[in-house]
Amino acid sequence: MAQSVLPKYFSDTETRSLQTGYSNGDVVSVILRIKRVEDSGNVLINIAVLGDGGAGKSTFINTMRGVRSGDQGAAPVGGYEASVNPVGYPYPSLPNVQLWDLPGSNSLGFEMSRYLKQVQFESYDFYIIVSQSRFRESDGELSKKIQQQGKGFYYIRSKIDNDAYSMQMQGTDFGEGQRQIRQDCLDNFHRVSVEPPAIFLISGLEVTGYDFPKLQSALASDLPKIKSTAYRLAIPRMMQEIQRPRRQILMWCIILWAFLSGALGVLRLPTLPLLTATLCTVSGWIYLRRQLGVSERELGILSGAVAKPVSLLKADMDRPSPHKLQLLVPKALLLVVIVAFTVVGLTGTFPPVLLIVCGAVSSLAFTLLVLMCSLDDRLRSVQNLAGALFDETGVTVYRSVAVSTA
Ligand SMILES: Nc1nc2c(ncn2[C@@H]2O[C@H](COP(=O)(O)OP(=O)(O)OP(=O)(O)O)[C@@H](O)[C@H]2O)c(=O)[nH]1
Ligand SMILES: [Mg+2]
Repeated sequence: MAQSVLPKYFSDTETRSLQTGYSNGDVVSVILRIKRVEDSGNVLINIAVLGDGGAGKSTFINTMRGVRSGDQGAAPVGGYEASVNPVGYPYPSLPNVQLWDLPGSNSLGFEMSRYLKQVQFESYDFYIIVSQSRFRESDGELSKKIQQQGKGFYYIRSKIDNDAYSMQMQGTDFGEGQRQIRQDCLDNFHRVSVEPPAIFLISGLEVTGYDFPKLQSALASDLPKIKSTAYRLAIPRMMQEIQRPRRQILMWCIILWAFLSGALGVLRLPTLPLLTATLCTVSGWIYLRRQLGVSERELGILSGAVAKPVSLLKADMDRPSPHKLQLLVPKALLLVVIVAFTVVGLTGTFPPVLLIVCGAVSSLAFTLLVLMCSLDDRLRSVQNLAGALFDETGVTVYRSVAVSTA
C-alpha cells in the first residue's frame, strides 16, 4: 500500500496549488479547501481483515464479494494457499471500499510488532478482526492497537455454523449459546481494557445466515463515519505535505541565521557569544512568528466558516506537542555553555582562540535548535488548527449494530 495519504484526496495539481497557496501565506483558503474535500464521496477506504491464520478471513472476503474460493479473482482459501502479503479486493456493494486480506497474525512466525510493520498496520482506515472458536490474546492486542490510533473496528466470530452444530449435538439452545458467546467477547474486551466494538457471529459460508446481513448493512451505514474519521486522522500528514516547500525555505533561512549567530561570535569580543546567540535567536523567532502566525482576522474567518468559537480554535492550536519537553534539556544545556564561555571570556583566563571557536559553535547550535523547534511548533499549530475544524470524537466506536444483538 502507498504510504502517503495525500494522493487519496488531492491530485498532484491540486497538491501543488495548495502548496503554493500556503507558501503565499493564504492559510485560510488552504484550510477551507481541505475542509470542503471531507464531503467528497470519491475517497478510497481501505479495510483490513485480520486475525489468526485459518480464522476464515479469505472466506469472509469472498462471501462479502459474492465469489467463491476458486473463482477467478477470489481470495485463496485454505492452509496451503495462505495469504503471505496483504492483498486488496474491491467490495462491489460499496464503491470505493477495498477489503484487504491480511496474512494470519500468527502465521509469519514474527512477533507482533514486526507483523504490524510487515502488513503496514497503520495504513488502513478501518479493521475487521476475524476470530474462530474463542477470543485470542492477539485479538486483544490488535484491538488495542486499533483504538490507540483512534480508528474503529468490528469483531467477527466466524464459523458460527460449527458452533451451531456442536450446540445441537449437545442439546444446547442456540439462542442462549449465541448470547454466551457475545458475553464472553464483551468480557474479554473489558478484560483487555478495550471499548467493545460491534460484534457479529457469522458463518463465512452463508451470506444470508446468522449476523452476516447485519454486518453488511452496518458497514454500509457506518461508512460515512469511517470516511470522516479517516479524513480527520489524515489531516496532520496532509498539512505536513502542503507545508513542505515553505518549511524547506524557512529551514534554509534558519541555517543562515544560525551561521550568522556563530560567525559574529568570531569577532574577538568576550560578550559576543551570548549577545549574538540572543539577538539572532530572538530576531529569527520574531521573523517565524510573522511568517507563520495566524492572525485574529484569519481565525475569525475560520471560526465563522465552521461555527466554532475562536477561543476553542486557539486552544486546539496551542495544544502542546508531545516532543516539546524532550528538547528543553539540550536547549538549556547549550544556553549554559554559551553563558559559561561568555563569563570565561570576560575573565580572560583561557586562550582567546579556544573561547572564540567554542563560543561560535555553541551560539550556532543554540540558534539552530531553538529556531528549528519554533518552526516545527508553528507549523504544527497550523496542522492542529486544520484538525480543529473537524469534530473530535476520541475513541471511535462503531455500534450500528448493538453488541447485544441476539
Ligand atoms: N464451517 C466453516 N468453515 C469455514 C468458515 N470460514 C472459513 N472456513 C474454512 O476454514 C478454512 C480456512 O479458511 P480461510 O478463509 O482460508 O482462512 P484464513 O483466515 O484466510 O486463513 P489464512 O489465510 O491461512 O490466514 C477453510 O477450509 C474454509 O473453508 C466458516 O464460517 N464456517
Ligand atoms: Mg487467507
